[in-house]
Amino acid sequence: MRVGLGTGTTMSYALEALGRRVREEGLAFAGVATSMATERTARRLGLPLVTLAEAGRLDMAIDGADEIDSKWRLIKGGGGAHTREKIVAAQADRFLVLVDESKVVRRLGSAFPVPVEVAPFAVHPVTETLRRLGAIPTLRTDAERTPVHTDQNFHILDAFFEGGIENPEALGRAIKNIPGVLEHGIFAGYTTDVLVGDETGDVRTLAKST
Ligand code: DER
Repeated sequence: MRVGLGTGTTMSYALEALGRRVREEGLAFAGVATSMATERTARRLGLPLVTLAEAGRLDMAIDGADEIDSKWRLIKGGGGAHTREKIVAAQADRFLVLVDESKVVRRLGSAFPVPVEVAPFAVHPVTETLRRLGAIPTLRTDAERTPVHTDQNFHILDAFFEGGIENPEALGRAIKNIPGVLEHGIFAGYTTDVLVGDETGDVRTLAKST
């Protein structure tokens, strides 16, 4: 299989598990990393990697999420990799989302902001436009208060919507339309499979409402 490999702490467990199966069972697949961090981890674990161009269409992509609602819509990008993650998810026949119970929400955006990857030159106007869309935007910074740089060398605005997001699809379209925005962290229409794990190691699926 050709498999997209997501980014984040949840995915690091999945990568470890895949690495174990490659070593112990000779599991064979070609992985496409969604970030430089995942690429480094995959190489350390001996996971076989190919580029997106080499892979073409993917059989499956696996990734974590910051929030998921009952319609399987997601907020992603807490790890800042949502642009590549969305590109990879869009190339995959199946998109498997791995979460724990804390990520399952009634309304997207209730607790987590929407990460918006933005060209450094456009930070000011995009901030203003996000405000007009009802957001409270914050430029993401590191421990030294320096704006973080993504793998694309862009910045991230975390757009918080008080009370959550009423229409994630419409909001996603509106944000995507702002000049200077590369990609946002609302994923609607990609998820095909969800596994919810808890601290005891039990795993359940999540019913999808229409
Ligand atoms: O940044 C991302 O898109 C991550 O996949 C995020 O959504 C989940 O990260 P976590 O597993 O570290 O909570």
